[in-house]
Amino acid sequence: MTLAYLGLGANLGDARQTIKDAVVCLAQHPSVTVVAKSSLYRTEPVDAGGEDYLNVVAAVDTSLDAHRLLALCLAIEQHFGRERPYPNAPRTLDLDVLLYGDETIDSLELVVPHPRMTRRAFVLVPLAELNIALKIPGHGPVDALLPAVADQRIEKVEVCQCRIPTRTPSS
Ligand code: PH2
Ligand code: MG
Ligand code: MG
Repeated sequence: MTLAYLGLGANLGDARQTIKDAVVCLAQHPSVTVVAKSSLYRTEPVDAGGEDYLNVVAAVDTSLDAHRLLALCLAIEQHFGRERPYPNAPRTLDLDVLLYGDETIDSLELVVPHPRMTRRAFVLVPLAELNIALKIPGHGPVDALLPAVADQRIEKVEVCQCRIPTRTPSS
């Protein structure tokens, strides 16, 4: 089993409901357990136009390999009517594989860690909420990356008390 982190974002349609339903879809997959979900954040579009986004990060424990997990994410995006008229267009749902265990992946279909995640408050803030001790392969501790994105507007709109259980030394 591998602990992976997924980024969910939406700024078209009923974004709040879509993100909620997408997490349910993930949880219903027999090879995926949703172990934590961040708070829901309203965020300014980064490198994109359109309305503010809603963003969440989910941690999942999965026996799917990284490419199968990506395929599941794309299928869920499709289910919620994702269209790609141009790069970074407003979307009903974006579901990205951010991290897959401590692996570094560089294939045609999938790059992990997600190549732009370390420059985006809408990813780093919810990630740090889930696991402040997280280390991003090739980039170091998540909390050290937060000051550089402090100018990006991000506001918590729904609190979720679903952190990763932290292990005590004895457990
Ligand atoms: N996703 C993008 C581009 N810009 N900005 C915000 N705030 N949230 C997103 O999810 C987002 C973005 C491309 O995937
Ligand atoms: Mg994305
Ligand atoms: Mg995407």
